[in-house]
Amino acid sequence: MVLQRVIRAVIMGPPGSGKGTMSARIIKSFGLQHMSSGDILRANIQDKTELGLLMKSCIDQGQLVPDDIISRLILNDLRKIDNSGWLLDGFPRTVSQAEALDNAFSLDTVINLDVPFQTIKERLTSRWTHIPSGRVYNTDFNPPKVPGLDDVTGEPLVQRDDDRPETVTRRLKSYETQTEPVLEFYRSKGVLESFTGTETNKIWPHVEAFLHRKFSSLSQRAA
Ligand code: G5P
Ligand code: MG
Repeated sequence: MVLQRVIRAVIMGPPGSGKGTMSARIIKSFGLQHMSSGDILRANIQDKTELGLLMKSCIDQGQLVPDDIISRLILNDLRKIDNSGWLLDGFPRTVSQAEALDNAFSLDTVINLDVPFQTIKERLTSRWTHIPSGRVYNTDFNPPKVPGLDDVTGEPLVQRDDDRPETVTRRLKSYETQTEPVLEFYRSKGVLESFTGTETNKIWPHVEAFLHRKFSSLSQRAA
């Protein structure tokens, strides 16, 4: 789809709800740039940058990193994207982060993946990740072509340190207390669109149809 104006969107949902999986489909169909706060943090940990070394224990324990650090990082990166629209995944995650984003950019839509916690716990224990690209696999749902290796680069896949069962429980708790209020923030602004389900393949056609409608109405308004 050819867009007449820059589209700015956020994808939200609990840990493991399929934000990364869904984002890959959205950017392929709609040509947005994907920016995942978790992927950026994990790349910093892998590269042993100063930021990565500082944030590693926080992330491994399933806690959120400080608002001011992540907000500065993401907003700086967003300011470098000029001409293409973007899809933010994993940011904002607190009301303070949502306010920082709101002060810098106006959003066209916030897609919320409403997936039950029980479904999520089962998924995360069988997730395998290619850290440099953020591509995710699942031994049941979307296995790599060669076990243990990324389909595109052939590099090894790893299990994330924060996918241990006790850490997943802590991440879900932090989602309830710190991130659910962000849904209310966006609902009150009239930009929240929720999609409920247990399977990405069944949720995707609804997300795709919604975005087609959204993008064509925004393009018409801009024309
Ligand atoms: P992240 O990296 O943002 P989370 O916890 O928000 O991490 P996560 O774990 O990356 O989210 P996801 O992207 O929602 O999950 O889900 P996914 O990876 O696409 O899918 C999960 C698994 O399910 C995969 O194996 C996938 O293949 C499989 N799957 C998908 N759909 C289906 C399906 O239909 N069926 C089945 N069977 N399987 C399926 O953040 C990580 C940490 O970074 C810090 C925090 O410490 C955070 O905990 N952080 C921040 N801290 C503060 N503020 C921020 N803004 C921060 N952002 C990151
Ligand atoms: Mg993710």
